[in-house]
Amino acid sequence: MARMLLWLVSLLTFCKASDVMKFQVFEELEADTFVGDISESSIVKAMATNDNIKGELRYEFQGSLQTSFGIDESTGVIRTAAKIDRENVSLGLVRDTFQILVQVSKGVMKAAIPTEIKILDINDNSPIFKEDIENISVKESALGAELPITVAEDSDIGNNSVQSYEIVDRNDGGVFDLKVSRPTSEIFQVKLVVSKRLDREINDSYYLVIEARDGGSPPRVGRKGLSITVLDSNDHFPKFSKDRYVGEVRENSRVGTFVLNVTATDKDIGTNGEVVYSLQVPPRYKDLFTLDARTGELRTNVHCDEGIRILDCTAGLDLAISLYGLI
Ligand SMILES: [Ca+2]
Ligand SMILES: [Ca+2]
Ligand SMILES: [Ca+2]
Ligand SMILES: [Ca+2]
Repeated sequence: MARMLLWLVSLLTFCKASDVMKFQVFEELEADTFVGDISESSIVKAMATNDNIKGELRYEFQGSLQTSFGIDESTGVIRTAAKIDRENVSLGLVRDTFQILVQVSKGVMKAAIPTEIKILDINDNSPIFKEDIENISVKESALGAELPITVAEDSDIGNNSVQSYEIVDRNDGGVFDLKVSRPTSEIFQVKLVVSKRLDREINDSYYLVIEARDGGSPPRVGRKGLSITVLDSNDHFPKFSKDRYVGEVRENSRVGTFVLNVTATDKDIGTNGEVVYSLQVPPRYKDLFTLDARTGELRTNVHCDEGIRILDCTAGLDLAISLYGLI
């Protein structure tokens, strides 16, 4: 009896890290796929050849219920009990590895064999973008801007996860480029770069398709659209419809008599495209006329006792017209 106990103690002492049985099996294989053979353990071999203890070797999993694997209780062969999906987090995998204790018994002699089963990845997932279309806005003046793009996710690991990004369909004539950086092997940063000058007044939107590609063979890909809206910058001056406006007003006209209407347009939009009119006149003509800031209507501001003729009303600085001459 003492001898047997000594045996047991020795066996348990042997079960250190180096005695861990390590197996590996690819994910997604059919149930009943061979994983490993516990009888190959040096401890089990020692038990098997110990003639002091009679009995057959018996194997069983110890501890928590194991639904992914089964062990043959007489041979110690472990097989998959179901198709294993490495990416199924509900399996509770820790770093893709199952830690299992296999209890081996022979008569009264027992040993627990720590066993590790690693699930190897296959490329069974494609890169996925969360959105089919990502909306991006960029100012037309933003030449050289780098706009972050939401990257794709791929549940696989290593080379089976995303390895590259590129623009695969575009209507921009090469205005945009992708800048891809990889601070770590796991992290991608993708930026849309404005590499040519934008002009909202010519093209106010673009549509590109980008593709994320993994490193599998063959590779799997994921795509999404980038819908780019070009925002306005105030890069246009108001432009008068004529270089010169001529108007006449009769003498004795009452104050407020309509003389002429100036109009200017601005290709920008919003407040950038709003035109406000103002008069810049020589001091001696000051207060003779008023100009409506919004409508551009020029009217008399005094009672004219002799004919006033505006000879020249010329587009001046940004929001102004200038008056020259008075008869
Ligand atoms: Ca899988
Ligand atoms: Ca996989
Ligand atoms: Ca993949
Ligand atoms: Ca503009």
